[in-house]
Amino acid sequence: MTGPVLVTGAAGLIGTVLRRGLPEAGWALRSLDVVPVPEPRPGEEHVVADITDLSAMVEAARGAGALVHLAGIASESTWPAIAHTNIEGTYCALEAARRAGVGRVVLASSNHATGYTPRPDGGLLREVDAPPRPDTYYGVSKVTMEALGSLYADRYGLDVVCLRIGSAFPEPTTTRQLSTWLSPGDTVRLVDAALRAPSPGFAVVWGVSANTRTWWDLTAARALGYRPADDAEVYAEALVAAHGEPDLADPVHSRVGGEFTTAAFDSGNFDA
Ligand code: 15L
Repeated sequence: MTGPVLVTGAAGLIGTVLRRGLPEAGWALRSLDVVPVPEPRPGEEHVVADITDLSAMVEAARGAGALVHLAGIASESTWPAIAHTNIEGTYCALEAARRAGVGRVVLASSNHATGYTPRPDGGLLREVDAPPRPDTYYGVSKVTMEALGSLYADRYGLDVVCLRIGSAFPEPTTTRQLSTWLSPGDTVRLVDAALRAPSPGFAVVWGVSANTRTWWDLTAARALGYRPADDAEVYAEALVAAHGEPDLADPVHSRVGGEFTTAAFDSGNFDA
């Protein structure tokens, strides 16, 4: 692969993690956001553009070796906001990649694409056993992201890897996240694997750390080359002391999307 990796949403939470970690893994970066990225590193290219501006996105994608699409609203919002930023934005990212000849796209999907999927009675949940079952309009935008990725892989031959990210935060802060945490270090390892995997075609994989309590099967992610190194269990004692042992009958723990499946996450409770 020649050319830098174009990262959209580079000023966000995950973007900031990748801006530090991907160069350490050997990748040159072109960081794109709707606001200037703070403190560009030496050698880091930076672009200010709106992901829903297709011509700006095509310009930004020219000469890139791959595209990592993170930009978007990261939780529930109104339908117009989700439809514009997340759905139109993902179309523009993929279409820009196609027009600019970028052969590989890594998409930041989410567990909320399949949020209403129940926890299996036993064993681990594979992606193939968790088809689209969105828990929010945000989840619908991630289902659409995966569908657009599939289309661009089949119709135009792009390699498209969709990462169904769990909870990508500096550390877990709830007992659900003892299962769903994706550590900053593993975020870099997962994206690095998605960029390096030889000819992945179209792939959908969970994005979580090697958490003792995880119930999402990492076999497919490992097949891409992902080797998670972190485990949320080191935070378990403190979190369980503060919040109690998880009640596995509670939807927060019995469904993939956790609290996003509860009434509190009705779109009517959110402003754009
Ligand atoms: C997501 O997709 C969100 O972007 C993030 O804010 C968390 O809510 C995360 O999922 C999660 O499920 O913990």
